Amino acid sequence: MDKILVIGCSGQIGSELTLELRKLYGNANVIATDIRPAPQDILESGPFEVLDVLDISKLQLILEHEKVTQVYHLAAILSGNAEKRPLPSWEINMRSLMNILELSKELKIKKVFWPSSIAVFGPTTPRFDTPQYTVMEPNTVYGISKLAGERWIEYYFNKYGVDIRSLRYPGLISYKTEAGGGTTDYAVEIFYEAIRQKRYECFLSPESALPMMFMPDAIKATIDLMEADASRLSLRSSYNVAGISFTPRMLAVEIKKRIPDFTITYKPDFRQAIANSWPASIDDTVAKKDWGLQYEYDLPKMTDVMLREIRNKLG
Ligand code: NAD
Ligand code: AKB
Repeated sequence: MDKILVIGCSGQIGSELTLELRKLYGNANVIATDIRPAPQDILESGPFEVLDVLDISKLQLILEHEKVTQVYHLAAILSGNAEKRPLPSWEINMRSLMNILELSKELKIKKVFWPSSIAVFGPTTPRFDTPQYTVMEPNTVYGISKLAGERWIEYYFNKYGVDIRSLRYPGLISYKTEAGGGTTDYAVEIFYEAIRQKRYECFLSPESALPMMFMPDAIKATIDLMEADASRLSLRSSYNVAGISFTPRMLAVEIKKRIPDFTITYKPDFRQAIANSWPASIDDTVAKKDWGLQYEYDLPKMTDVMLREIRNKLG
């Protein structure tokens, strides 16, 4: 029986992925950890421990004591926050990954998941239908850490056989937990403000197209990749994932169809430069071919669910 460790269970992805993994592997077999408290449903449904992933001794203790076979390493500082504190963010993003890689090698952990991001691309990358293999010159601390991470995970696979798998997530959209300080966060905030105040001031300009993905599709893609037979994986860096590409203006139009008096204004801040350096759309044919990446949600379907669920949440 697999025993799974989730690091960063209280974040936007972890708060949902942990519960999905518990459904699949059994509540007691998925140990949730984070440096901050976990959501109530995670605390109530299975084991939780406070863990700073930089504390390699405690990490090793948990891995050995719990006989962990799979690790999902989700702890990181995202693009917007990382630009505010470059060196501490580099330290967290890189040292955490190196801790996991070293321990996975030594303790022969069966499988590891570590997410990369569209932030690995930069201003010299082709912006539309960005290919799997292309120019990669990221100019953000976060993007540089993700690109370095991709190189390291491939290295640990080739050199030591560590079976670590990765997706280049686009911006993730969800209603359970707030987004964690990224450039794509506007696409989550806008739904809360549309319901609370019927207006939103967007920190990106109206035509800033970015690839995004609704959380259920991201969770499914993550689990599908982790369950895929290793022989099907033709690459060991990180898979492009396209999701749905749209601009703030397009999202606002979609919300306005459902909340007619909703208004949006635009006041770009430092995150505009980050968005400008990222792809507008992604080519994910390699992921589709290798392990059958699929999506269920387009922009209208996602908007319906986001508005319904956030209305329920806010009462
Ligand atoms: P998040 O910020 O919402 O959650 C990260 C979690 O990690 C937080 O709960 C935080 O408390 C925890 N954490 C931070 N430092 C820690 C430490 N030292 N030890 C233990 N835990 C620590 O982020 P997220 O959106 O859930 O992202 C998860 C992963 O997915 C990250 O690697 C991120 O780069 C990647 N990713 C996310 C998106 C997105 O749109 N959410 C897109 C691309 C890639
Ligand atoms: C961010 O905006 O930093 C994240 C990401 C795309 O990696 N959502």
